[in-house]
Amino acid sequence: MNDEHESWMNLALQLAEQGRGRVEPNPVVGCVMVLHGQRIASGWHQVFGGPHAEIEALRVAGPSAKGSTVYVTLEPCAHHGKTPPCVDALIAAQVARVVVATGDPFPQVAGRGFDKLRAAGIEVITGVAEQEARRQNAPFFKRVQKKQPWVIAKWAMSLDGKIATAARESKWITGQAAREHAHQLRGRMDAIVVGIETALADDPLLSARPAGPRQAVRIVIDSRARLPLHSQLVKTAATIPVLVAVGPDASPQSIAALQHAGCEVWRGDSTQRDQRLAALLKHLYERGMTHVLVEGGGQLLAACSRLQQIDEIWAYLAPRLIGGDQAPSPLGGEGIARLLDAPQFDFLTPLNLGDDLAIHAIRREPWPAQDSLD
Ligand code: AOF
Ligand code: ZN
Repeated sequence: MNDEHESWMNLALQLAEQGRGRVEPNPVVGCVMVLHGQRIASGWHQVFGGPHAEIEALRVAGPSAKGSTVYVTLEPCAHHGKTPPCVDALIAAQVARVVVATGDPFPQVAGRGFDKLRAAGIEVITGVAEQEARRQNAPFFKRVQKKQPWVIAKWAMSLDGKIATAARESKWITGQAAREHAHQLRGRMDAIVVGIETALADDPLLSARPAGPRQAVRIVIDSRARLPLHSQLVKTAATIPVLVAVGPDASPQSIAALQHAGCEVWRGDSTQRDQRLAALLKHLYERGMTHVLVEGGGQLLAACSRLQQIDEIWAYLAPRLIGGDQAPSPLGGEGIARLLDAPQFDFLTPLNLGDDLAIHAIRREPWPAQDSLD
């Protein structure tokens, strides 16, 4: 692989990341334009409904776009969406070459962007930093290809893998910097989900502090609608949305009381807990959500894992030991019996956050089938 291509594409990938939390359900996309070995312009898709990355870069480049090489992290679009096709703008600007990391599986684009550029006599190179680009937009790809949101599991634990002491004390295992990082994560999510036991034990607010670019819906998985009306979640439901996901046995009175207090109630009809959770995720997809953060507790995370729905993990690791057979770990339930059945993840680069570590992992490929992306 050409090192120069790779390094310009890495810059485009970094720029793209700035759109996270602002552009969804669109993909994050970055673009760098190079002429005679120098960067002449760059841009990224900044906000949903706004100009695409290529258009942002072309605007900066002006007439010097002619004859340049354009690095873009996703196949340029060929369709009229909220904005006109990027391929038309690239052709009009008479760029010489377009280097792309990965194809766009969006049905109206898929391959047509490449075809149109080539038909106009523009050289097209694909597959530069493809793995990184597919990883970066895996949440978008999952939405388009599987019609499901991307699920991120988050927890804080001791070095021996405990999320609380046997006496259920959990505030705080990690330090300030790790907690700030988790708040930044919350600020880019579409939904933040906890189980009712966690809601009862911790009385969490589940908001991003300070607020990020996106306001997540706070969701409690609460089969019997037990969320107390005096909980912090319910008390703040008028300002930050709360959705209570109940089951078929929840009492109409409890549901009505939560609704009266400003919560939205979503009712799953299945008598099986895991099936209700799967249906809820489907519902979140249908509401246009991309990133769903599951913060626990152990029963909920175990259910997500059983459904093979944990796509990414942020595990904050504190350098302390808790111990105890009764002290909980991130995933509860029965667990798996055979290692062969363990879902497999890849580590991304860990972060040092004060005294703690943030371990970042993503489900091992293939996420969506490779052939459907070509
Ligand atoms: C690009 N460059 O920067 C992005 C692309 O609704 P629209 O018009 O904004 O189009 C959204 C679709 O366009 C999205 O689903 C994806 O296929 C593509 N996104 N394409 O050439 C970009 N953000
Ligand atoms: Zn476009």
